[in-house]
Amino acid sequence: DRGNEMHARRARPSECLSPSQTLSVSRQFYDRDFPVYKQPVEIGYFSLDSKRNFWNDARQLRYYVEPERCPNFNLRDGYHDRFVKRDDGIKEKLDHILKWILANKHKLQSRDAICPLGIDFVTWRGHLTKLLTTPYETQDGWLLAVSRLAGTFYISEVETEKARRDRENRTERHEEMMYWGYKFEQYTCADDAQGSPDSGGVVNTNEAFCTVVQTRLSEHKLLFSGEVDCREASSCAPAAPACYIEMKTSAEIHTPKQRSNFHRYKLLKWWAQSFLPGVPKIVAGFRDSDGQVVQVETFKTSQISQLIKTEYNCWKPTVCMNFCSDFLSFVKKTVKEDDPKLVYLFSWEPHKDVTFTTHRDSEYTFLPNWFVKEITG
Ligand code: 0WD
Ligand code: CA
Repeated sequence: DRGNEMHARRARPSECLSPSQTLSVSRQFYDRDFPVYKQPVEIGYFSLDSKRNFWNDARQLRYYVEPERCPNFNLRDGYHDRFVKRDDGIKEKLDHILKWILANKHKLQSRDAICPLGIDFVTWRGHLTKLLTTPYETQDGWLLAVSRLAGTFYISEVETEKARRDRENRTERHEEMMYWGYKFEQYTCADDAQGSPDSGGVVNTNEAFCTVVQTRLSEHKLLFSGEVDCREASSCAPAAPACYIEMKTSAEIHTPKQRSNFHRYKLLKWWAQSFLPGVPKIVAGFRDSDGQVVQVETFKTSQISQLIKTEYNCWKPTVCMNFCSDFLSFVKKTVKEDDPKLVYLFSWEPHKDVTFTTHRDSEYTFLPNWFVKEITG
């Protein structure tokens, strides 16, 4: 079993790391002034087609069609007969972002000999979302692999043993509920700015439109990509990423306890995910336990932190952003060797500090030769 073999080779972090080689996750350390977070700028985009092929264009971008406030969407429709599911056992790591970088190298070149791309960190938006929510996470840990190449740090997630077990043991009910989010997108998105949604079509989760944005968090220059569900259809809409819309589904809320949980847990994840790339609007479909959307509500990303202030002892955006900034500083001071075959594996479990181990020429190496050759050649 490959998973066990990898773990057997790993040193036990607590026995060989000094305190300066670990990072605390305690909220109290991060509750300070909000760090500088520059407005994210879209520097490009790409599409993944129904076979998961990469295209350096916007062919998969869809357009939002506002539904009724109480629509008649049955999210279970098509699950058995019109659903093509992406194989989530295939780990694509950063490959699509790396393809985008090679196709757009001319847009990035800096005059810095140490760091020719002029970027400190390259990663997926989803990985940064996990970092932002870490000070409040009590269920799931993470593993983030980091390699340094030509001065840039690349961050790619490694699936934890728990995540793999959870993925392999999903119930049929859970599998179906994962489909509901994509079905909601199909009810509310059209392929053309003038078109209407086709709720009778096939849902294929291989298809994706991803924005590539550049920004700065404190002193860290970031380039990351995130999947975007759709954009405003009007030609008067602001430029990307301000025209993008995030679609979500969630269980309908009946009780004060359910509302409180929604604010404490779900809105944290929704906020972090959309704040990072500067997506201003989240459209939520609240559904009953039988997959019927009973209400549609729009959230402004910028107003979520106000909305949650009524909760006692709730999450704070500043804690999320300061933790992420300090983690990136921790990576910079830890990952000293510039070698694409060397992986520093950062590891975190709830109620513990962040630790790391190093791995040369291992299963964890994730920067492909085709990329390394083009960047160093
Ligand atoms: O293999 C992996 N470990 C990951 C793959 C982790 C994170 C993302 N991805 C892939 C996604 O399939 C997608 O092509 O990277 C791309 C998106 O990256 P992201 O925007 O950084 O990911 P995230 O913010 O976590 O998710 C955005 C959307 C999700 O929307 P919701 O509303 O559910 O948050 O990307 C989709 C999903 O629609 N998505 C996935 N789809 C299928 N399998 C997955 C996945 N594992 N993760 C995200
Ligand atoms: Ca979504």
